[in-house]
Amino acid sequence: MQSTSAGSIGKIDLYHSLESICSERVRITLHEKGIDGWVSHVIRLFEDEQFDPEYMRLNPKAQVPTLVHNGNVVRESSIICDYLDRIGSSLPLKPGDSWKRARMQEWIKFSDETLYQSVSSFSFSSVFRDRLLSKSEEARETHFRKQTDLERTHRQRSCVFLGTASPYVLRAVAAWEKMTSDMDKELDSHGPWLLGEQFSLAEIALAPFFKRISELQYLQIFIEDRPHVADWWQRVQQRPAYIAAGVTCGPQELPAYIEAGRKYGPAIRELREQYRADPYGCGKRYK
Ligand SMILES: N[C@@H](CCC(=O)N[C@@H](CS)C(=O)NCC(=O)O)C(=O)O
Repeated sequence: MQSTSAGSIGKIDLYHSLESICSERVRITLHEKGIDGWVSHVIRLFEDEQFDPEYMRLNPKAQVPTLVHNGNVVRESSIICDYLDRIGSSLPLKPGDSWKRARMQEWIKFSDETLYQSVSSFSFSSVFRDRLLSKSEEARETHFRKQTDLERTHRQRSCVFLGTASPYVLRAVAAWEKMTSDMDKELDSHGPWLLGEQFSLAEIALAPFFKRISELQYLQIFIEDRPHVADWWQRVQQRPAYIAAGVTCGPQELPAYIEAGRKYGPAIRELREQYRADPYGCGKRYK
């Protein structure tokens, strides 16, 4: 692969977290584009470094990632990936065909909105739930008070206090069920990638979400009867850029994810069965 040193396109600073899904998307893109020489600034989310006033001047939402290119700040992981695709010189990650590009943007929008929320709901109703419930009430409330987004805080609270009975978890199950079903049909008709022959930003947007729910032991529930998605996921994980980007919740966290998956996985499987049997009835339960 042709390599672009950050030196030749100017200075790139990436503020990221090693175990954040949104940061992983950006690191995969940097590696796919062969951009090296970027400066890594690790923000430790569990140490609340995202709330440091200096960092919040770059990212007022107190979230990672943030990219600074020659002094210009770029936020939002999918916007950063698109930006890197434009400034990097090696193989494009966006199709030239207008319809395929629109389709790619649909996948990215879906993953930014629905998948992002669903994986957060899965995490906060399982592994983060156990972690937050083991804290004192005061420490827990401090965590929620620091959040910058009311909707997100509401979702997190619901998942922590209700666990898999939270309506957000049922929504997450519905999202994964519908997405993997649609994906399986599309990959069957025109694989090997979502847009056909070209690996694109659509794969990069989705991959870290797949990895996180596979670490939670939930992925199998949705893909065990979907061979085209299972093959696609194997192919994604074999990409050198995916491997180099270090996509994982981290070796120290992994045992807690596996344990939470064992504990909560049966409830997720049960919700999936209920949803498949009666998708509209499931929706009514929460009216
Ligand atoms: N839409 C944003 C979301 C960024 C985001 O939620 N980042 C998470 C990590 S994946 C974060 O910084 N969380 C910090 C916190 O929850 O306090 C993007 O795609 O960049």
